[in-house]
Amino acid sequence: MKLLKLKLFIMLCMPVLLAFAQEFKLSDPKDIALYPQQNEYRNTLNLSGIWNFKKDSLNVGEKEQWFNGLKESRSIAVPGSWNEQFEDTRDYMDVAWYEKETYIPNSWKGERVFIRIGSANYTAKIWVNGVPLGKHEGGHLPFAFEISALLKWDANNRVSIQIENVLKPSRVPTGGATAGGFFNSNPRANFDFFPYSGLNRAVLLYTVPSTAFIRDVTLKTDFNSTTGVVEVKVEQEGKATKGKVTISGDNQKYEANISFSGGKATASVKIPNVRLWSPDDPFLYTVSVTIEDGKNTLDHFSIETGVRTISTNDKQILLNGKPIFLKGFGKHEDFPIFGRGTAYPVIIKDYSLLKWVGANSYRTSHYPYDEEYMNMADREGILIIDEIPAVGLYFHGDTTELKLRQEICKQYIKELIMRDKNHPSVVMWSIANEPFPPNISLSPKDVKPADPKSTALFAALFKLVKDLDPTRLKTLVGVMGGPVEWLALSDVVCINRYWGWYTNPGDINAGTALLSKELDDLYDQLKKPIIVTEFGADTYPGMHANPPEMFTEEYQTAFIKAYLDVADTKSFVAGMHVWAFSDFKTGQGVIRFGGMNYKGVFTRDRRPKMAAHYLRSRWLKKEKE
Ligand code: BDP
Repeated sequence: MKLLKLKLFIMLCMPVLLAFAQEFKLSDPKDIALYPQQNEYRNTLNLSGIWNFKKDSLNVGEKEQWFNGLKESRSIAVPGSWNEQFEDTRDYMDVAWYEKETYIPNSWKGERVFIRIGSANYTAKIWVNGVPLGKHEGGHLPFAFEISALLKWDANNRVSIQIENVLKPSRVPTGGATAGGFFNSNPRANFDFFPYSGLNRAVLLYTVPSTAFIRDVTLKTDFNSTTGVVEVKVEQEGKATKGKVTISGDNQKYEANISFSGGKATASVKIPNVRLWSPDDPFLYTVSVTIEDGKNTLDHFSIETGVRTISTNDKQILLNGKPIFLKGFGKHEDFPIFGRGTAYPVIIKDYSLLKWVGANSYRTSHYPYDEEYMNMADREGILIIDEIPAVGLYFHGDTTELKLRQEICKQYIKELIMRDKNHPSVVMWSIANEPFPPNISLSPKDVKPADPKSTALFAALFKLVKDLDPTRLKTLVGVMGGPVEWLALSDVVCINRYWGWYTNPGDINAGTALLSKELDDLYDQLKKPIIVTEFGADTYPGMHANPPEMFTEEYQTAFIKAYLDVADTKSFVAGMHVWAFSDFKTGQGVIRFGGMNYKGVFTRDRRPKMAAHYLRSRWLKKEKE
């Protein structure tokens, strides 16, 4: 009798034991190499829409097995940040659960099925039908896992995602540490943007063929006189032995055969009379890859890309061998109600405004953006400085935290390059924004030498970038008062400067005198092109003063004009990015009126301030000269 009871007990507990026995896998960056595609060999299912949601402030969800069905949940939109959708979640930086049921057709049986989460801020754990699947750290990059073995066919399947967004010093971007003085904010982030939580981008299911599938494609473009060269590296998993690469565009088609050895194959395809990609002619070719086993075609994947090169000389950035000056902004993914959630009309509007104002570039400050931003940049001819979420890194304090921060930076670099390596628009990788040394001094005369350990860390991160992608430029964006040794590691020196705002308030002339001197000194030391990647002034829309006063539209316009005028006198300044494209939400604090950063030249709902009109008149005129 006892034995029977025991057996019964084990049988009842089995699913629970199984769930706990299984480990959460770590994601493999290779699984985000290719964006899911719908074609004759592949299916995708977008799970965007209304999901179930529940806060877990006591962190009991795992113990109570919320992955077996959320009780008393409420509805939430995905993509979208949870902070903007309810009154009790704005400052909620803790654990919450998302759940969605979806029907998987029998016709998918025999294929390999994956789940791809575009962005979950900050950590995520996933269960499918109550079984643990995988976990991920970092809120601005996608991750994917195979789920074929966990699915029920011709039935509803449950996806449960637990997300946690506690702000901690061991994380990147860093949070939880006291910034000190006026810079303290609520939520306690060590960065100046709202730490929006949740599923900020789409969740997709997709299939790939099980016999063999194209796992990765890496494109490298070059040209020789009028002939373009595209080097194509293909990786497959499965039984494919050979395949074909076809490049088409401009009513022409060029082909090369490939054969696999150890799952890898390469081809080099020449394009006579190539149309080079540039902001003036952002022409895209279609690179199409098919793989086969000798008898049948097994998989197909196609990518749109442009043929272009990017390089520097000691003063300039060269696109296709010709100097190009970067005009543009630092931006954010930020909009009312969506928070950091993907908002397609906002993406389109932003590109429309970038064109309207005469910009040719922007930086994805301070984290990678949704892939549609990258696709649009390719199409519109906008140059991108693509940044990992390493904002406000510091090197003092607890060594375990420091080590964790370094590790996650390496993961971000791997994931970002894996995701964005085939975009012609991406011309530079940025591995950090405003890392800061201890005892920072705002007087350029007083800048302290860097701790060699921190310089070594950046050197290691730059080496990783170069190993993964030797074709693009690399940079880190320096803070006012930051050490020159860090800047010296970059291909292009990028600095953020606010002389005449955070120092010398109200005195633009004093500010630009400091800027001019500092630029000359930096160039003398480093002999590399320089971009001022941030400069700007908070401006409350509709506030005016003559003569200009801080926070007015006149001051912002005069400030931007004065900085651009200084840049025009220096042949080694290769770009000017105004901070910021649009006003954006940040934490509450005494230097952030209404929890907003008002340095946008457009308002948060994308109406132009006076400075936007000024930039348009200046940037569009310059183009014609
Ligand atoms: C810079 C930061 C940026 C801030 C900006 C500002 O890189 O994130 O929003 O200053 O203060 O230090 O407006």
